[in-house]
Amino acid sequence: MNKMIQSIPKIKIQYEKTMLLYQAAMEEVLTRIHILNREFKIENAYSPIEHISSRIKTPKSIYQKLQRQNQPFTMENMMKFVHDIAGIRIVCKFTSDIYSLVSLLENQHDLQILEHKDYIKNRKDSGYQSYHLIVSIPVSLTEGCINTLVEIQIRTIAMDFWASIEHKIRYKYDKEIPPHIQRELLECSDIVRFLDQKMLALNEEIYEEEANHKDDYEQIIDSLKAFI
Ligand code: 0O2
Repeated sequence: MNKMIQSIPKIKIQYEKTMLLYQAAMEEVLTRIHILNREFKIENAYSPIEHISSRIKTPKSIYQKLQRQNQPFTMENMMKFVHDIAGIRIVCKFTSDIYSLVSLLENQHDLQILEHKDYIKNRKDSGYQSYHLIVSIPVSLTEGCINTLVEIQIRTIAMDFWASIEHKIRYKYDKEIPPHIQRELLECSDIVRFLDQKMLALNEEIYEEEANHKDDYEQIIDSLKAFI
């Protein structure tokens, strides 16, 4: 048994332990997000999160990211230069939900936000819109507590739809998207922005009306109470 364990290359164990660290950090952040969502739902009677997905970056993808930065594939470089080994994607209904979630995350105890990238206010040249955070969270393993990075991408349903189609197209053309398709994608990104603004305005109008009706209703109850 001991011989078998000794024959497992040290590097493999080191890699698996590193991945365990990222997996644990991701689960920790996911738990916090689920709790925040439930708390928000109790206070505001609706849930800002439509759905959440998460993934650990594949070794191939980590390798490619290091290659793009001219860095050799080592454990140290991986942890230093690849900040999205653990990734969480949160999809919301409205743009306002994204900013509410960001401020809730900012108030989390021992979750440190290291980087904000607002690709909604500053859309990428490709047309990509999303809000990215790099957070650091402590993970306790046998050898101690290690602060580990997790990338959180927050976007609306419409932004997510655009990103997933664009990702497929980019993959199909091996990153060299023909100019006319790039223009079409930019046009779609404008439509996404317009749709998100329209839906938010519509939602606000409906809720304002509902709140006014509630006021009317409360007034009726109050005047009825005067007769009792
Ligand atoms: P995957 O498969 O999602 O992991 P980079 O630009 O990647 O060298 P950085 O700082 O990590 O450097 O980039 P950024 O822009 O903060 O976030 C990178 C991630 O955002 C990407 O991860 C994508 O998930 C997403 N993203 C960024 N730009 C675009 C875009 O134009 N289109 C789409 N569809 N997604 C985008 P990876 O590692 O590229 O891939």
